Amino acid sequence: MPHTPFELDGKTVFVAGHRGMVGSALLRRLAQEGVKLLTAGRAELDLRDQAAVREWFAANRPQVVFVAAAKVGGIAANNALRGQFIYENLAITTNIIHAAYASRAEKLMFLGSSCIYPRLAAQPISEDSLLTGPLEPTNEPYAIAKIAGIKMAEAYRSQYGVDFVSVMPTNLYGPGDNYHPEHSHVVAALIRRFHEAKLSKAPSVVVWGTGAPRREFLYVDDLADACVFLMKNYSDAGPINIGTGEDITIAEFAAEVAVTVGYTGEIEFDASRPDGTPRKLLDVGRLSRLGWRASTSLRDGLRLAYGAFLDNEAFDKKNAAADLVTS
Ligand code: GFB
Repeated sequence: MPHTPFELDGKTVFVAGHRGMVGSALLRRLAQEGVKLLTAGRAELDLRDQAAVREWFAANRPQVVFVAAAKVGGIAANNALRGQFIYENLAITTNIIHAAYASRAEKLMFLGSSCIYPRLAAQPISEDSLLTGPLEPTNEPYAIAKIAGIKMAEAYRSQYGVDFVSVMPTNLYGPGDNYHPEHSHVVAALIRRFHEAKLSKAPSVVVWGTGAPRREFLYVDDLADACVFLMKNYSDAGPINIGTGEDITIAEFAAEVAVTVGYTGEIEFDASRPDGTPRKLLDVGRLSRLGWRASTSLRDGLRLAYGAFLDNEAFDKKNAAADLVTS
């Protein structure tokens, strides 16, 4: 039955989506716990395939599950790939939650996103505002899939008495992010764009939207620490927000990225690109009352994220050079 504190030590823990930015941060954080880590790459397990997921769970019987697998992307990806975002995220979510129940997992944590809340929810956004108003159109398919996951975890908790919980992270960034120029989230997009502008000595950099929207940014290793903390100390039906409790305008954020990268040119705004939700600052009162706070400042987090980007770039260049030699 659900209880806290939940003991992780010695348990088999499945991190679904372990190669993603969140999943790889969870692996780094869980390495500090005495757990037996289970992972499954896409080639081994297609999480959209219901029968394959049922078979994998029956064979591996993880005691603890982190659902960090999802099809994710920034505002442009969400808006362009609406069918893929709702189908793949519904399939991944429902397959894993049901298979975890069928194979008697002791605890499951479903990771959602702050875009599940109404577009114009009162700020900071309380968990209680879920389903109290219309969603942000640009990411409604993704948000619906994530809300379905929250409600499915709640429903299984109610009908079957399983200890399944949901957490709602704010916007995330850090090592392992996706730097695709069109489909990335804003942090990765601007790190790459300012970096390339610095190298090419471009006179200006274009930032999407008006620069007026406000966003809260949580460093992904802080998120992983919060998830492990909540796996041990949170056991309840509703979602719990994970954030820093502070937000910044996109214009101020872009200036921060320029400082981190060392770009000194102009910043221009392309208002033909969507702003999305005007603001989505999470109310992290529940989390802080449980005893957890984020510890990485935006400036420190951006420095770490840019360092990881540069390491990756170097890695990609080395690999590309190696490919040239072998091909
Ligand atoms: O991170 P982002 O794509 O997603 O965009 P959301 C945040 C804000 O950054 C928007 C602005 O106001 C964008 O207009 N922005 C400025 C940019 N320049 C860029 C750029 O080059 N690329 C991007 N991507 N944005 C996402 C949801 O919403 O939040 C996801 O779509 C998820 O589903 C994620 O929930 C946490 O914060 O607007």
